[in-house]
Amino acid sequence: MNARITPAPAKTDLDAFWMPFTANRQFKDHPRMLARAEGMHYWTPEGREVLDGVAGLWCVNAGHGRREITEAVTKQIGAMDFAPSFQMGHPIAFQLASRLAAIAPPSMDRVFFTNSGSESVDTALKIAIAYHRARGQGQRTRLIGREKGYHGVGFGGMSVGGMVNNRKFFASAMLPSVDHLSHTLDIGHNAFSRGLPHWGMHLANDLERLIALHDASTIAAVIVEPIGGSAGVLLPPVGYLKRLREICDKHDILLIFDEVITGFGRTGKPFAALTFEVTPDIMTTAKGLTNGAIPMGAVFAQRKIYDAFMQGPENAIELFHGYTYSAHPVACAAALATLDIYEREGLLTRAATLSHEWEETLHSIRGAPHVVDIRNYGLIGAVDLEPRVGKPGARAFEVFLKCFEKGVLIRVTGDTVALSPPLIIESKQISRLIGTLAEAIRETA
Ligand code: PXG
Repeated sequence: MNARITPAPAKTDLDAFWMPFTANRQFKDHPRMLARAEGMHYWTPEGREVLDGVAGLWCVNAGHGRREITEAVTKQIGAMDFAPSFQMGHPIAFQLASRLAAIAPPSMDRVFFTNSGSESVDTALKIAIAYHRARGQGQRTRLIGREKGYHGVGFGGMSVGGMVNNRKFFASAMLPSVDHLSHTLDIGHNAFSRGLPHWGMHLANDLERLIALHDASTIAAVIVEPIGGSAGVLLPPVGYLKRLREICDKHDILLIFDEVITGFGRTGKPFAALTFEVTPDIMTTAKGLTNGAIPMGAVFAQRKIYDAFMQGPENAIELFHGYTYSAHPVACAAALATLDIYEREGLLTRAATLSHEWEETLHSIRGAPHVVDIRNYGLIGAVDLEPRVGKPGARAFEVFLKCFEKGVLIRVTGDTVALSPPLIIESKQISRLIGTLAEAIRETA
């Protein structure tokens, strides 16, 4: 156990840190601090134990404080702290790419490294546009996202994203050639569905509408999350993703799956593309790649996409894109150690084993006050609460605070509670997590 706990800063020392996606004034008035983590738990600076119901932020899939990752990172930083990947290479970057290719969906065996989900998304969008140009179709620059989609906060990801609060302040700075499919959340038809909803496959045909409007010859790619996370867990209706794939194939449009939260075991297989048996052309990942321990992202591309770039003079750079920290050696070491743990402990398929129990326990909340929908897939869960009149988000935020007081960390977005525990969760912890959430909902008017 890691014995050193950093004490909480004094309230006067909270001013300088401009916190991301946070109500800064509210937080700094009532700070909620985490100081240590191990396995399924965090501890506050005062030593209070908090069960992690969200794997940090959907990233700590193997649980906290994994000794093997700490050791690998420590060893690597001692051996070589940094090495450039522009016109130079270091061995474990190639080793990691090969290991990732081995668990990737069919023929997605070319891997570009980034440092976050946002960078993975912007990288994927740029590869899509450059790919068409490399094939002599430079007019294909339009990108299609989806309402309620979340693809990080870069200008590309923000533009294809579909969450209004992330967009409205930057409205005039969006990429120009972007359109959006309609989203797939329909509580009217699908409330309390277990697993994938059966109604809504036809929503994929919205892509045909956008193609009729813009013409396929202007469209580079469609990007969707196989399961949306940030906007409150949006599940693809049965057949929906296959239909998107068919339409993209018909019109020579690339399909990008943003697997930043679904990647690395969340849905019961290494990637949602494998779970749903739909292979995209490009796939973005981050988070679980290093178990959240060191920032890193990876973009997987079909070999045909990589090959399209491999033309022209051999000494010419094929893709003018990359980050100083692409394939950072310390991040590579963390990712390799993480993959070892996932493999040894069977974590990339454990969500499939637990999903029935997860579903049963989660749906036991049905009937609690203000609960209007419950959704689940793999080790993902969501509970929608009826918003208070004129105060959207207030009810769920109160539930979040109550859960934290009771020693359980959940996530809320609007009036949706989202759950995504580490994949090492045990039965009694599933009961405790969902039992505490149910209690908090019942105590919230
Ligand atoms: N794509 C998807 C699908 C994501 O979920 C990103 C891209 C961006 O990743 P970075 O590493 O740049 O943050 C994400 C991030 C939540 C929550 O509570 C989800 C994310 C981040 C923070 C909170 O659902 N996803």
